[in-house]
Amino acid sequence: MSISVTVLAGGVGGARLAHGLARALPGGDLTCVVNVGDDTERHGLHVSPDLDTVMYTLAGLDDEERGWGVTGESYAVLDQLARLGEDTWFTLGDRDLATHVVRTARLRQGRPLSEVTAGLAASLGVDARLLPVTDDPVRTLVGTPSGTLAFQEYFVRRRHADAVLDLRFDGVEAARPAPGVLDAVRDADLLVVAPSNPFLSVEPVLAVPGVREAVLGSGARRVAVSPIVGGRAVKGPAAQILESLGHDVSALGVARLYADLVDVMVIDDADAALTASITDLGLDVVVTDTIMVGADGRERLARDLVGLVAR
Ligand code: FO1
Repeated sequence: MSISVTVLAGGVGGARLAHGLARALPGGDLTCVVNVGDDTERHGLHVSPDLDTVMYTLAGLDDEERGWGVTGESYAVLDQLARLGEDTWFTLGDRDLATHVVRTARLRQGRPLSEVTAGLAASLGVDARLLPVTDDPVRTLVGTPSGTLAFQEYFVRRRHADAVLDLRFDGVEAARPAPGVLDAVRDADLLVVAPSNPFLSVEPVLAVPGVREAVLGSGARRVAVSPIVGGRAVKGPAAQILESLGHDVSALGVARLYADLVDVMVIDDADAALTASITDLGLDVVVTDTIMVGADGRERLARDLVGLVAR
């Protein structure tokens, strides 16, 4: 049976699950709708970290240990940029820089980000459809006790150490979903909210006008995978942000955020004791190993999700 799957994704968690799904669905139809709120300009180049993390992972080029960038990188350009007086706290490897050079050149020719992304992904041999949630500029701004920070300033330069008071997605009200996004959400058999940060990665996707409504009206089996396991984030600042915004730091806290949006919550074996509380929210619960170790771990979780369509 060929089924179509759409994933709403941010960085690492979304990328790994997308890779598992690509392996679990040979010849299947996989679309990744990806956050662009983390996009930034460095050294005059447009960088799309989440799109690139998904793209490199699907292409088998990802640096598995770091979770971002290209494996086996060199840093000759960055070293020279530092010598020329540029701020180099945002680490860009030589191969990764080639992506940003090409992306920026094509955007400057007036081509939309979705078209540019499709071209880059095809060149790297990615079969899945990779869509930025919007072609319009949306930038995540992080309110902290030290003031409002641009996303990468908060995340990389200050190592997500600041308490998060609020989040804004600058430009989102005027943003339109990129071509194909709404259809991919509405027409999928399976719609997966990846185990990405609910506030930093998933919310800026849902906040693009029309996307949340498309999820709510989708005919798909809608599934979210918790990025919180045993009260801790698998990666990144999701736990601190849940806490500082007043939510339960648990898979139950995540389930409450998604209760109106999805039909099924997938939680880790470590959180099996939360099953009844999540069921009380009106969600079906699947308990499985959600830690995606290696390509086989990614594929195993993906197969659990695909199996939900038949039920
Ligand atoms: N994350 C870091 O922690 N430090 C970096 O220097 C860094 C550079 C970087 C360059 C390109 C890219 O695509 C991603 C990069 N990331 C880096 C990851 C990125 O900041 C985050 O993964 C996402 O924006 C959050 O999902």
